[in-house]
Amino acid sequence: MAIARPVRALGLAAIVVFCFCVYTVFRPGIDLKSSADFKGTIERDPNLDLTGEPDGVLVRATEGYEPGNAGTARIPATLLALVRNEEIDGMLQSMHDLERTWNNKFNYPWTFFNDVPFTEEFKRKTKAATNAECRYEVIPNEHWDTPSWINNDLYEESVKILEENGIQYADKISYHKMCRWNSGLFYKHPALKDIQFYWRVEPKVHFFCDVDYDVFRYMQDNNKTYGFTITLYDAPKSIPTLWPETTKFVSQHPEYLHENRAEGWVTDRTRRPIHNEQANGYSTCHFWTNFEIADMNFWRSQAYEDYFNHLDRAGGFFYERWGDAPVHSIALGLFEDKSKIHWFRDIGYQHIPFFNCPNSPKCRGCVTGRLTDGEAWLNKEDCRPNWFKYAHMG
Ligand SMILES: Nc1nc2c(ncn2[C@@H]2O[C@H](COP(=O)(O)OP(=O)(O)OP(=O)(O)O)[C@@H](O)[C@H]2O)c(=O)[nH]1
Ligand SMILES: [Mg+2]
Repeated sequence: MAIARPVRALGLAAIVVFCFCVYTVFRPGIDLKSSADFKGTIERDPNLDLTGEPDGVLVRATEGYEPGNAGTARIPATLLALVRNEEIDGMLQSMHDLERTWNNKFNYPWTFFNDVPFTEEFKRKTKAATNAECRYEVIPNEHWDTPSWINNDLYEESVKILEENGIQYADKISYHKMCRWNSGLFYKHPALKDIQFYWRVEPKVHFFCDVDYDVFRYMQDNNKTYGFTITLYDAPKSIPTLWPETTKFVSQHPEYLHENRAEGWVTDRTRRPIHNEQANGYSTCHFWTNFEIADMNFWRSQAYEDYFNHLDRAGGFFYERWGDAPVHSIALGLFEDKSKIHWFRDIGYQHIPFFNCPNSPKCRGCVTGRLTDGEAWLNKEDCRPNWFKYAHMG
């Protein structure tokens, strides 16, 4: 007996829907069990959704982006790298990726910072990697040296404790100086006096996706302060008194709290309760600052200036290992309007061992939706679900 065509079509549709449901339920996922220090689930990565360009005003590289003075469409912004001479190969790798995917269209200048002068070799090779202007700046001693109020004996004792707690780089004084400089000093360098926006680039990072609009204009025209790609949990034992110092500061300056702040993201204790406990009230969620596209006017504001000075005097950049990532993130989470913080989901990025890899035909060289190519447990370090929850996005 022949089956009517509509019935066959219906049957076929039912089979397709059934197969889709089976796939959705049983597709290979990241198997992370709930445990004392992880109460979350690994949600479906939003990078699996097809990603296009952000909404809002976008400026294309039609004209006015030639290198040098002819580039009248550029706004006061720079690519910014703190880097050592011996990291030249890693820096060139990062430059090649960013020039290929973005800056060859816009020719924003590169500004390189170092605590010692750059070598001729560094200058020659980096200049050859871009058509844009390159600037080479030495950091003044008063921005780099350990401040006078840090007690060396106490620092050395503190390093021992940090090392007992497994805190990486605790014994490297240059690492502490780097974190302090990135937290509250880089934007005070005279070479950045007339610059408002920067894109921070580290050696040995990767960029995977073509970006066809001026990201600095995106920030300016859409009223954004800060852009990130990845947000993670921090090692709580590197920052035990950062949150207590922050609450002290806030109680002295409640006027700096923004009424539309992402405080829940900063103080969440549901997903990683032990992190919150060991960090004395801070979720440890932070924007991963090796990538940041930001408006320096936020760091130059009175609120941030006072906050940084308070933290600097408290000594935790040396007696603990406060990173610029938690310091920037707490400040943004408390003193900025969360709607001014933008997830650049369309910028494919990697700093070992984490990725931001969108689902887009503009991307090549990374695996869509894969956060890490390291051990599976690293997926617990992903704090994006909390950002989406508290910033009401995603
Ligand atoms: N000039 C200079 N640059 C530094 C110094 N310490 C760190 N940097 C730079 O600061 C950035 C961050 O340092 P990293 O050592 O990569 O720190 P990290 O990203 O936390 O550590 P990794 O996960 O090992 O990459 C990099 O761009 C380094 O090149 C320093 O003493 N002098
Ligand atoms: Mg690094």
